[in-house]
Amino acid sequence: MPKPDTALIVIDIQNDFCPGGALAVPGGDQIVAPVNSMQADHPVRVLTQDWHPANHASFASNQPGHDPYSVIEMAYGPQVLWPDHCVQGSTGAAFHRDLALDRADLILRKGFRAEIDSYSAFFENDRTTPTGLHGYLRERGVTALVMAGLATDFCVRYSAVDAARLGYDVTVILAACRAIDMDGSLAAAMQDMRTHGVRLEG
Ligand code: VGL
Ligand code: ZN
Repeated sequence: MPKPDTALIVIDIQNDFCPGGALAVPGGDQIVAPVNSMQADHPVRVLTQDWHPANHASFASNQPGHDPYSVIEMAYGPQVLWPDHCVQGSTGAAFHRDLALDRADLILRKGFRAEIDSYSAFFENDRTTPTGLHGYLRERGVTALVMAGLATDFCVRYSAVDAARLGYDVTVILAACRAIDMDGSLAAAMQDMRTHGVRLEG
C-alpha cells in the first residue's frame, strides 16, 4: 500500500474513449482491469469524467467550416476540434461499464463550460481556471499522485504536467494508459511530462 498521502487519479475512462465510442482511443478498454486493481492499492481515489454540453466549442460540429482533428485558435490558444463526445448525460459520457465506481472518493467532472475545453483535471485549457481538484487534494493532505487513464497524449498529459507544476510528486503508469497519437502527439506528451519531472512507469 503506497503512503497515505498518495492519490490515484483515473482520467476519463468513458465509453466515448473506448472502442465503439465517438472518440475511440485504440485499446482504451484494455486498461479497465489494471485500473480496477490499482484502486485497491491507493488510499485516495479520484475518477475524472469529461462532461461537455452539446454546444461545446471543442466540437467541430459547432465550428462551421472546420473538420474534426483540425486546430483552431481560441481566445486561450490553439484548440484541437473533436468529434462530438462525452455529451452530458449521454451513454458516451458514462464510465466504461466494468470500471469500478464504488471505491471512488471523488468523481470530478470537467469541460462543462461551453466556451472552454478542459483536458487537465486541474485547470481548464486557459491554464488558469481551476477545477477545484487541487483544493480537494490539499485539504486531504495528498502530496503524491499516481495517474492512469485516457488519453495519454491529451487529458493524462495535461493533468500530469499541471500536477507537477503545482508541486505534487507525479507518476504516470503507462501500462494503464492509452493514447490517441495524432501528428506525433504521444511523443510530444512523453517529452513534456519528462521535462516537468513526471515519472513515467511501465
Ligand atoms: C480527451 C480529447 C477531448 C481526453 C478529452 O480525455 O484525453 N481528449 N476530450
Ligand atoms: Zn473532451
